[in-house]
Amino acid sequence: MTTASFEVKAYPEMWAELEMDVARFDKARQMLGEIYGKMFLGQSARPRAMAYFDTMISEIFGARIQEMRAAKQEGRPVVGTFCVYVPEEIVVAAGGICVGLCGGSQGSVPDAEKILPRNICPMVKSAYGFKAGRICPYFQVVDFVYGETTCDAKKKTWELLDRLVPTHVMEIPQMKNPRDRALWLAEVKDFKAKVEEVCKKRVSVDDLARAIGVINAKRRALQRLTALRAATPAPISGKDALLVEQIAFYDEPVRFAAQVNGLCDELEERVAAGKGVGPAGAPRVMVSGTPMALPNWKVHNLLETAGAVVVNEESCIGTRYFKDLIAEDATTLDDQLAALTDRYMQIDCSCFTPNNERVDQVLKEYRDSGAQGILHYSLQFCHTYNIEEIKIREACEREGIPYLAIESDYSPEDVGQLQTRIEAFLEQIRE
Ligand code: BJ8
Repeated sequence: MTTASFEVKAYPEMWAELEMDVARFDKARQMLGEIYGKMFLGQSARPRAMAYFDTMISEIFGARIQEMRAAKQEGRPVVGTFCVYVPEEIVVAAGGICVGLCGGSQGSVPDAEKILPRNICPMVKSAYGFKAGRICPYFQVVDFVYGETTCDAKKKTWELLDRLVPTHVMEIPQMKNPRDRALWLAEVKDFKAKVEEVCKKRVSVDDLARAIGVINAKRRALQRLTALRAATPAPISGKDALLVEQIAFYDEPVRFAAQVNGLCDELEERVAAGKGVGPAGAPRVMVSGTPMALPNWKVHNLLETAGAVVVNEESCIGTRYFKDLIAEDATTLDDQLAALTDRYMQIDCSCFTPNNERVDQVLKEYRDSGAQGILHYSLQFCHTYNIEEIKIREACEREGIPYLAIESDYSPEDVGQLQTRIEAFLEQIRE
């Protein structure tokens, strides 16, 4: 596929069946194809195995939706989620499909702003706007969505989203004391009961063991990809790695893990041959902070266009999603759910207080990735990440790590200003 020939395929009949605003959505489809072609296919020295992920984008509104509709016909429900605290293993164990619905597009924000306040997180507005404007086939295909009480913008939006699509909410504790773990375990059990009710299937020990194995394998493949990016020169661009991490939230997990492992095989050969991407001596940058949902490639594109290579994403669309695995040796449902809860409690989102383990994790990933600077990325109006940024900055000052913090949304308005700040940051690394 070349930049000129790439397109996101159109499926207008299926979209009409899904009660979408087809005419409007088709324009968004064309724009996505153009942006993707320019940003991704023009990169030099791309790994061959990225062809699969290009196809996943080309078919993002088609083949994958068809697969989900076929699953629904077999009685396997599709569950939408917005946060890595919602345990997808339970959906998979019940035979369902889990899909991440976080919004990363400016295109759906005006739909949300007709109802929601303007001064809330763009990720929440984008997701809500996709449903309100009927311009996302994933939102149209889900049987129900499962939100959570991580941040105020999300938890209050779920009350309104419930008017448009059945929306259930998990209470996420805000601290990590024993009584918080007890609450979390109870929430996990409620989630399982809800999924079983909709799937009309009781999850057995074997079902859950198989699902834990499947999702652990997906997370292991992503861990392998992250480890390979530590090589100098980096064998894959940050944009491509971020794309793989984004696709992890909607692809079929077994197929996805096989493709990521295939990509890693190729990257291992590159590392052995000393072959990489980006200009020789490119500054290596780690990005840390709020998740970048599809198609939010703004910061990676700015960094890599300015000559850097991004080598790590400390984010939920990044290492926070896959750094921890679930122990696979439990033999009863109670023990499996306890192991699952323990794994999920390790996620170090800024919605927890205190959350000092994230500061340690950022420093660890900085060292492990061979990065030379950290760019902290916070979505506009995300108070928890914006405030926790202070501790990350202090840690970087202590350790002498070149550091830049930015706060941004999905609009192109701040691109010029960000470009200037990013170029100055890269100069600081080069000195
Ligand atoms: S575990 S990061 S996926 S909550 S960026 S919507 S917090 S105002 S996304 Fe998140 Fe789960 Fe935490 Fe990860 Fe609110 Fe902040 Fe927006 Fe956020």
